[in-house]
Amino acid sequence: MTTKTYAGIPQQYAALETSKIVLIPVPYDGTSTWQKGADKGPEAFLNASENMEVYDIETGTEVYKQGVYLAEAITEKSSPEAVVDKVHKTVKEYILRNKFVTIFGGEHSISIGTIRAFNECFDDLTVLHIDAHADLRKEYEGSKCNHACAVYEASQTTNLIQVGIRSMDVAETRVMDEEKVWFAHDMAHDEYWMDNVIEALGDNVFITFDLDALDPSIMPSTGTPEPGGLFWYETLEFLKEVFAQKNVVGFDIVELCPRPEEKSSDFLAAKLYYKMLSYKFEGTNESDEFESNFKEPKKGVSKFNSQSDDF
Ligand SMILES: [Mn+2]
Repeated sequence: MTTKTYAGIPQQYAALETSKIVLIPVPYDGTSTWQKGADKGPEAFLNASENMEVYDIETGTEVYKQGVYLAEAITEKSSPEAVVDKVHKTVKEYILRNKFVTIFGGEHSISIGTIRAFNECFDDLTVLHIDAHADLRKEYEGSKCNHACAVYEASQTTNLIQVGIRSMDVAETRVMDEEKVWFAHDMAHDEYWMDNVIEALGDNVFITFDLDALDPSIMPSTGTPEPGGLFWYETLEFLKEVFAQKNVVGFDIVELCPRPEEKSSDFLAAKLYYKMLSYKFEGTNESDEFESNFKEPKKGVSKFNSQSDDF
């Protein structure tokens, strides 16, 4: 049990019943292949969030007043498959409580579970995948739930749009739909990439944001940094437009690999998360009811079995 709240916000804005937003930490790093430490990501993110000022100048809002419930962290570690399963069930449970569900990892394999849950609860889901890596391997090192496979399932079951990609294996070219990919080297010279990406998105959009999509000069603390990434203001401009034009149904942020001597990455992650919430709820009054417009999943599609019947 913990009385800790997201960003140290007052308890009155942190109760499950009244919060529109749920934040689920997933401190998992079982399959990463190079630098370990993404399991420390949620803690570093939460610490940085507590030291962040919670008035957003750009939108003129204090989005935390919509209510942010900090869920218990998912600590399952027994196998990559078990983690994905637990994430899937937990995320789905909160979606079915009509919450705006957000997840902070952890390594990218957890997104297999988050995307599966959103895809079962929203029609015609687009997954907007912002990442340096294609993550399209069907299987890697003996598991379909490896971080290198994060969006393979999404490529088969959703409208997967990939942005910022600059590292992949030749085998992934056979899975990748190049019409739906924006490579970093093209984006650098294309002033219309944001408009073109938005045109490729359906109405219901889930965002999976791997922090290594950002340039290592502003986000060094990630497991696999790649040169040539996105910068802060172009990222915000893009996200703001996506939130304004589409029904963003939820998002996850993954792959913060904190280092004790380098706090700016933790702080960037905290700020990015808060910015995304601010964009989502811009124009929403605190007293407005939240309607995520989720659909009840068809019986038999999922193994999910609700433990509580209060929704
Ligand atoms: Mn990546």
